[in-house]
Amino acid sequence: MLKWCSYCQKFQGETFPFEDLSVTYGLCRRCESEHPDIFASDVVQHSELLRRVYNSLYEAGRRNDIRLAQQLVEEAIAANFKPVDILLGVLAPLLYKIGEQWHSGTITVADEHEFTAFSERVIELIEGSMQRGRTRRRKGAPRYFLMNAPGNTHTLAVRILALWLESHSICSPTVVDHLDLHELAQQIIAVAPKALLISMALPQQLTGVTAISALVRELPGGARPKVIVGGYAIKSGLVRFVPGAELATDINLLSTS
Ligand code: B12
Ligand SMILES: [Zn+2]
Repeated sequence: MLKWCSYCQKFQGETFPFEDLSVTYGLCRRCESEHPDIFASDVVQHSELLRRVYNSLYEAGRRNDIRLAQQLVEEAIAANFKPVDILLGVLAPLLYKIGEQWHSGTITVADEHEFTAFSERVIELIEGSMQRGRTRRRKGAPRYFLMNAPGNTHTLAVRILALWLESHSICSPTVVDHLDLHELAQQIIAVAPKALLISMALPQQLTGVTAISALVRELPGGARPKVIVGGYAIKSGLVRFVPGAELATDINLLSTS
């Protein structure tokens, strides 16, 4: 589940069960001590805004109304939302909802594709607002290497993750599409990342990910990054083991690993 502070609009991160991307509202510790009465009218007003942004962005997506999306993003940022939190805490759960609707036949494949295209544009909007408030990369910040699992055409997740990493000044990740293994080894050696992050959406992508993990183990000692695999296949528990790699159900683990 996704936890939001409904007062300061800070996205609190993910919480168990990770495969359930519904949203839970509450107050963060700081707001709780500052606002002991959760039924006070200003507290209620703030949580209504968060719900409205979520519901309205869904409606905007279904109507492909990018102007409404832009308005909502601006309104949310003015109300203290961190731009990247809109992607993780609002857009990602909406995509999960769309996936469920597609799976159960409530919407068509064309509807799903349309919502995906809309999501790309929302990511661009957020990217734009992040560029305006861009801070310089922390000196000595670890560099991660971010890539999709071979054959994974779910590209929204890596775009969102790249922005999240950037917002945490963790690194300037190199987003790579499907390289051949020899080329990939050369790139890893050149970038010397602390970790190689792989996004895997489907269990069928396990063979490709295992091959990359094996490739990393063959690299010379000093050039051997940790391999961390995440994505829908991991979050949903469809894949529970990847030889030589760590699995991450929660991206917040990255800021400390
Ligand atoms: C949009 C979408 C598509 C689009 C993708 C377009 C694009 N440009 O990205 C298209 C139409 C191409 C597509 C295709 C397919 N899809 Co699809 N798709 C989705 C959908 C609706 C949203 C995906 C998404 O972007 N989610 C939002 C992101 C942000 O969430 P996320 O990927 O989980 O990533 C988050 C975390 O997991 C984490 N994370 C991700 N990667 C990593 C990596 C690391 C290291 C870490 C730490 C964290 C991390 O961070 C992210 C932010 O929180 C999902 C529904 C769902 N539940 O996800 C289905 C879904 C993933 N697709 C599914 C399927 C079946 C397919 C197809 C096989 C359909 C088909 N028959 O053609 C193909 C396969 C394509 C392929 N080879 O990869 C199924 C998978 C089910 C399963 N059991 O495996 C899902 C779950 C839909 C469903 N409910 O059935 N899909
Ligand atoms: Zn708060």
